[in-house]
Amino acid sequence: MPRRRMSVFVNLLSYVLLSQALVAQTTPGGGAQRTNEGAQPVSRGGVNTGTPHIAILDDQKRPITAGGFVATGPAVFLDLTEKAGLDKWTHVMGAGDLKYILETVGSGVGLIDYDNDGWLDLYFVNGSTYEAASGGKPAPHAALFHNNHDGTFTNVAARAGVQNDRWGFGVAVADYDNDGWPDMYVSNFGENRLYHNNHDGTFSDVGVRAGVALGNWSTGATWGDYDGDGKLDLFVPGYVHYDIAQPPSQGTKEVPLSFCQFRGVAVMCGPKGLQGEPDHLFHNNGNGTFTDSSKQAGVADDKAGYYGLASLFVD
Ligand SMILES: [Ca+2]
Ligand SMILES: [Ca+2]
Ligand SMILES: [Ca+2]
Repeated sequence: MPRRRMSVFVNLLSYVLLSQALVAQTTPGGGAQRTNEGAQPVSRGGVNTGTPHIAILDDQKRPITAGGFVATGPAVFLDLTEKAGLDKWTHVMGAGDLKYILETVGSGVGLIDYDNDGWLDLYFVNGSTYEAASGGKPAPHAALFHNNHDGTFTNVAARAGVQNDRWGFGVAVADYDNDGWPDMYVSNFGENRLYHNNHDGTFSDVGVRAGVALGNWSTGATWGDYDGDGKLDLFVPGYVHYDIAQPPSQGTKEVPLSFCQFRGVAVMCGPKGLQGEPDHLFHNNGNGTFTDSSKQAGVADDKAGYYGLASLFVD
């Protein structure tokens, strides 16, 4: 039996969906009239994604479906980000107008008491930019915020060796080797990392040696003991098979112009038309290595190529 079993935290992957907003319509008399009620979007091609939605109001006349914010709602949470020192780190995901899909999803957050002092620490995955990925700029770093037990946190990622410096999307925390210290799997575009906890405030990336590095676009991985042998196994969904040297652009055979609008508004083209990336189930061999058992288990998704973003083991 494992001495200690960490909870599995599934990544918080946010899909950056696009503003629903108002459609400008030209009236017969000239000039633009803004409306958000039942307006037909300007035609941009063969895909119908519907019209802008009218806000649905709750009993206090607050919009609950239109993505709006309420200025005078009851205060349930107090934003302590700045006071806690968590505002000194910036999440980076793409640059400029977010033209390509690689720039629009992620990144996840992990809750991990990495030093076993009884206080949860925070791991923030960072994304990247095309410029950083090609070596033209320093890579954005992930953050590991140590909980100082007084409401503040200190970023110790550099000292802990977990800055990642790849285009990161998700993180899954678990003690995969049952030594009582939580470890982290970080999914990236590019090779993933398995950060083994060294019990001294540092981690070592053993992803390649363990056989779980993969290499294209991985998203929200999760840990679970699917065969009940007491050793946590790893499932890694794949999203889109992506060639960063040839980013899919609109108006091509793979991505017609009609895939690049949402309710009449021009947007990043989304995954439609792109090849899906397979998923992977890694069986924990109990000796620091894993065996890819996806095909045997029937969860490889190597033919249909569905777009995987998150995963969860449930009974
Ligand atoms: Ca801690
Ligand atoms: Ca461990
Ligand atoms: Ca197992």
